[in-house]
Amino acid sequence: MFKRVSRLKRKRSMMFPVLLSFGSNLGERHKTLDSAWYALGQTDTIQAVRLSSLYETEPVGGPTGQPKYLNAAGIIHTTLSPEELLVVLQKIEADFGRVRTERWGARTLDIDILLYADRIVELPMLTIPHPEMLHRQFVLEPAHEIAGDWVHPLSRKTIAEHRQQFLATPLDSYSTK
Ligand code: A4P
Ligand code: MG
Repeated sequence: MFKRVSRLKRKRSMMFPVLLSFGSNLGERHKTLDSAWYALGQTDTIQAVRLSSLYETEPVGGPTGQPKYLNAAGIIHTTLSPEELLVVLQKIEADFGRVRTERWGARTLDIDILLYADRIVELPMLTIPHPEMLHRQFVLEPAHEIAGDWVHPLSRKTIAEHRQQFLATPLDSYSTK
């Protein structure tokens, strides 16, 4: 019995590496991203390991006329499960004034879980790896800066390989002829 308890405790305190994506296109974007990163590291269950540079990017999708985004990626270590982590991230988004109105609409802060160790999660409220991560330069560039060697658990390719592939893919051309 004693052994079992101590094994459970050890398991509970294991840290898992997680790759996050950050985006902001409303308000004081730079300050919001810096403060959110700091807030994450202040929790007992999360270690803020490395934040990428900030990248200014054109909005992809969503309503037209949105302001530009600042995007970044961050590596954290956490004892939280993916579902528990999502709750903490949504609380931080709310603390920074995010109000969910329309999908892909402008936002003060968006934090997505890109990768959680090498886990695959398919729940109604949570999909990991993030399904859009490989098709978005605003995600791949910052992720590549800090996690180029991280292997995507579905494709088995690294983020560096995916970025290379993304950059080498020509845009589809559309012709009426
Ligand atoms: N959810 C499912 N999987 C995840 C995950 N891996 N990480 C659920 C985080 N959340 C996840 O997200 C909607 C629901 O997705 C959540 O309730 C959660 O349970 P949301 O953040 O409320 O809404 P959203 O962000 O509008 O939708 P979504 O699909 O997350 O959009 P994205 O993918 O975040 O894209 N252009 C530029 N340049 N830069 C950007 O950062 N971002 C978006 C939003 C569009 N265009 C952009 C950018
Ligand atoms: Mg999101």
